[in-house]
Amino acid sequence: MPIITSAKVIVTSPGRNFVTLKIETDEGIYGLGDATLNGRELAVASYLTDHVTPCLIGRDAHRIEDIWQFLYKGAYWRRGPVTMSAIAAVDTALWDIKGKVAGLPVYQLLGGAAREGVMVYGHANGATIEETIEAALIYQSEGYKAIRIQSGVPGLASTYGVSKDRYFYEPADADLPTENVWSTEKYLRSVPPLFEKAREALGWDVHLLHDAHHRLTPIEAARLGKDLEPFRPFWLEDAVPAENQANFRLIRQHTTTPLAVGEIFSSVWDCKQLIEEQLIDYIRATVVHAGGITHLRRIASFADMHNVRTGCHGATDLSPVCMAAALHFDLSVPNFGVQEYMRHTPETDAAFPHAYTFDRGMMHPGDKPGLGVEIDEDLAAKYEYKRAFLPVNRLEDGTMFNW
Ligand code: CS2
Ligand code: MG
Repeated sequence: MPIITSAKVIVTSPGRNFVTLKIETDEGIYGLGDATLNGRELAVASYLTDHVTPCLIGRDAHRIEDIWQFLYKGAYWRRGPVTMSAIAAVDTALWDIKGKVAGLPVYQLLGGAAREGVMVYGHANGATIEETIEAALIYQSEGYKAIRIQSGVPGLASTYGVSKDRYFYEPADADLPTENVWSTEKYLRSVPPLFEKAREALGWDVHLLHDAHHRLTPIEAARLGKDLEPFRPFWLEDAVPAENQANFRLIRQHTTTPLAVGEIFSSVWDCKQLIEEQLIDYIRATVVHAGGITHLRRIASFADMHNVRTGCHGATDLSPVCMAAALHFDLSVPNFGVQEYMRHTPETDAAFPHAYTFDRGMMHPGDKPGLGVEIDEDLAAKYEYKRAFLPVNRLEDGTMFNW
């Protein structure tokens, strides 16, 4: 059995900050786990270095569940994004090791392929509806079967999901939080025309997704859901902040537009009511922020019992290590829905060589033993950590709001 001999945290910033855990064993086999929490990276790095990795040395790397339970129950202060991202990194690295020892890609250890490939969605965005449609047509020409559309809001200087760079969207944009200004009224007027024009230009054989990014009240989300029904969205994401899971009952009463939520969730407890009352259609929890492959499979199994499908978060602030792990999970889980795929920059891909592939809207993790992803430590060492915060949002009257 492979005994853990070392565990180190690698912080690197090839275009944006990433935190990676590397666990090494006495058999010379090592595993990688993503521990990146956008805007709070060093909190997780410290949690790992100061409170987790010392406890790993000498343990049997095959005992993934026991180590998971040790880190979860042993923390006393359970759950939360920092703790669960740290646990996720350990879990993911141990699955990587197990696959390498077995000589199998991780998806084979998870029950094998439940589908031929993983449908992904890309992010089309633009300052105007026209620019967004233009970007969406590019994604469609590349074979994407699902495209998220986000456009600028007339009257607002900025909005979520619209990047300066059309292809790469990186929201953590400054050394201290930048302040954005928001108007729900202006936003709600802008989305239905976006979808109408998108359907005119792209047709009906492509899934269209949209992210409201936690900015509506339940009745506003109900309004938007109803307005979008004629355009058949694949999902309306993060319509409402989900601390109060019961909020989604009101949305459900008014609209059949499918709902997705969960990219900021860190455990099954954050979505238990949403799932068991079927208040959502897709759960967005991820490998890196929801306790790793082990816990995400629990969430997916619970969701499967309630007709909820997976739709893992896959933004640029989740590293290629997480993307690789997510694809092994996506390929094997029975109630797969869709996988977000915001491409990483070439410098990030160079720092994290990987086996996963994209072909005409579908991805595959590859068949290398383990996760099939590496970190080029020499290259990674060249990219110094640079503090970067996510923006904050205020209403036009200055009231602090949700970003
Ligand atoms: C977004 C993310 O991809 C998404 O659905 O919600 O871009 C999110 O804003 C970032 O991951 C935050 O770090
Ligand atoms: Mg989102």
